[in-house]
Amino acid sequence: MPPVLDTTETDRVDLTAQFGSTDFFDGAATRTIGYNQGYLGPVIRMAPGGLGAQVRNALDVPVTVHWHGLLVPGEHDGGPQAAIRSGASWSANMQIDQPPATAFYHTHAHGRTASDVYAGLAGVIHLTDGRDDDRGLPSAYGVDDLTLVLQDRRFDTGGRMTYDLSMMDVMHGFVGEVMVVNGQIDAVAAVPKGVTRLRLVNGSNARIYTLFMSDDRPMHLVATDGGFLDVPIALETLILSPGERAEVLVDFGDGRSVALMSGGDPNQGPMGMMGRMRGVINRVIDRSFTVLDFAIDDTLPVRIDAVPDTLDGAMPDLDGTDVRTRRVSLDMGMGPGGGMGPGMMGPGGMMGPGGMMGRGMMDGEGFRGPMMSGMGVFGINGRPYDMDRIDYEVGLGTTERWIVESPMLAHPFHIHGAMFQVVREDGRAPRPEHRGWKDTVLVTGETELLVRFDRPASADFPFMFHCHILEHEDRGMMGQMTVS
Ligand SMILES: [Cu+2]
Repeated sequence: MPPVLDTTETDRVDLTAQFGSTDFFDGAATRTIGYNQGYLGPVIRMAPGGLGAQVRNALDVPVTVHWHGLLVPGEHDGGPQAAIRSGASWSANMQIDQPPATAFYHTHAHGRTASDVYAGLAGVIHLTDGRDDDRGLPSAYGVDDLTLVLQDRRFDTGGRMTYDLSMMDVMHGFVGEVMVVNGQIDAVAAVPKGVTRLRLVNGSNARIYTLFMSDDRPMHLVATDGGFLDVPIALETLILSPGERAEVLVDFGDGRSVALMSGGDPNQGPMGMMGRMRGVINRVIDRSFTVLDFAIDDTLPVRIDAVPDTLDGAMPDLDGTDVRTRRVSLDMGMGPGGGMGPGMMGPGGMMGPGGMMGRGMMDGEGFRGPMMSGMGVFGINGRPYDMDRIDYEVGLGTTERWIVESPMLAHPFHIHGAMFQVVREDGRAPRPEHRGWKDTVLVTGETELLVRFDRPASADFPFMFHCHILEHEDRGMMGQMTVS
């Protein structure tokens, strides 16, 4: 488990973005970066109330700390406008006022978020009210309450972590070949012979996990991005896209050693998601792999032996009548004026056989809308991110209906400074894991959200909304808004 930085007594958090050296494989050092350590950062434990944050940048590139999942005003949100120069510091005086949740923090310096998160600039937040025992939830850190940052990485033959982007990596999102959990390869989690809580954080740049237990025992979903559900939901599979968090309970009471597995990434492979993703996005058995092995440790205390029947989370129930509607299209450029290099048109490129427009691509619903109009590179509604342009002006205290479209591939869509309710997905009721409050959701076609805007953001420090495939975000699949 990562070290814990407990702010519940001090009400302050000090972070330094720093260089490190990490031996993912024995004897093969990779230069990495992290917050307060060489790779990733501590688990920051915080409680509602005032929290002062001080962030120092000891790197030679600009960084930020974006509190992904914390509802704080734009000036404290750590978006691209809050970039901290090398050697400089940034402070935020926040009021945390939201239900308990597992959140995420990471750098958000525009154009280099992908490379720097990949190199290690990310960590997990536990927002707690200290009442998990009353809820009957496991809460012993590292014993029956495990925090798991899921990442996939590539390594060269010498065992050093690499990040060399091909055009296909940019298009489909960069996926690795080696599973890394909390910065460790071949990790094994020791668990008590009882109910264990897994706080799953997808900290990968692009990989979409379809998680399941190796013997198909249920994972009982108790919390989504925004916090607890009203009742646990038993899931056989759980899709977790980059930036999403899910807390599940797994009962190891039978004492058997099992593993957390994942199906293949639906965005990868010759046809990307098309055909497979739009109707059935369930397990892709042929490409499944182990995420994490569990080993029962009889010496660990069994504190919880049953999944609670109820929780006390408030489910979203937003009023969608008479609200403003926006259509948000997550666009990938192709065609004339698309800014793609000539390589995109050749064999294996976007337009060639086996490329994204290859045979089969048109078998399903095919392209529609702006995809065919030959517009620019990665963008939203046809426009790449522009730090000097405010895309939306949203009223503070309002609810809006956002209809988010992914004309191709599946994109995890994240909104800063707000939580939302997933209302419809591809014309159907939302997936079970999307029923709670969310700040990030995988959009596979058309997803309708009701978004609640209760935190302000000025034009100087607007809130971002973007694809959380970091290679897409860095290349412009992002917009920004004021809330006032
Ligand atoms: Cu994307």
